[in-house]
Amino acid sequence: MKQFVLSALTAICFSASAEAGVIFTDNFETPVNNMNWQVYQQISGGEWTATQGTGIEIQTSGVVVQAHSGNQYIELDSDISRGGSGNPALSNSAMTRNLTGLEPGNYLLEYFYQPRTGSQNDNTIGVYFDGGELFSNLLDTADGAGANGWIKRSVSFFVGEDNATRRLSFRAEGTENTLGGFIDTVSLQYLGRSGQSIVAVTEPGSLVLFSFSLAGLGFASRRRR
Ligand SMILES: [Ca+2]
Ligand SMILES: [Ca+2]
Repeated sequence: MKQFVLSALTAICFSASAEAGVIFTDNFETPVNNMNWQVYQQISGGEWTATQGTGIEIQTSGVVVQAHSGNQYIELDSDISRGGSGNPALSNSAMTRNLTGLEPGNYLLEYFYQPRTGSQNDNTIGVYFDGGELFSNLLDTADGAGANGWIKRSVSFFVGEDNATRRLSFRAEGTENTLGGFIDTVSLQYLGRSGQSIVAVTEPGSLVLFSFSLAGLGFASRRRR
């Protein structure tokens, strides 16, 4: 039933605008990691760059968990060995992608998240849009301790100006112990100018309230600024 509602909402958004389309998808399958896990300063042909911490760790499916898609997934609380750089104590890493030429309208970011450990404040993945006053503090504090399997996260946002540039970042947060949240299968869709904005839709259903409260957090932080 939830899947049906999500599909129906998406269909409404797409039918409302002929301009809708996929900005990018990434399953994190390049570069191919043949050592079970490696840390990179750039991945996906340079689309993502490490902008904090020791680097972007790619793990092979089955080393810790099964990949959500393909044969690889990402961990951002990264070990410094096998390609890492910087201070080994600062293992919480960020990967950033530049988004240029964005049209005004509604966007939908989707990705899959899974916690590695059962500890609180250990698996957080923050999601940021820098350079835009609306979403400079968009933060997904998915902790997920105790959860099993991949959790679909969906966050929608609005870009108001023409030809906008944004920096999309995923960032590990919490305890720095080289063990953190996993991400895989990321996509960004443009829903069009007239598409009805989805405030937040996520699976499982218990996380919907969490997402709505996140939206509230964003408003609160903007008021403080
Ligand atoms: Ca993958
Ligand atoms: Ca951690």
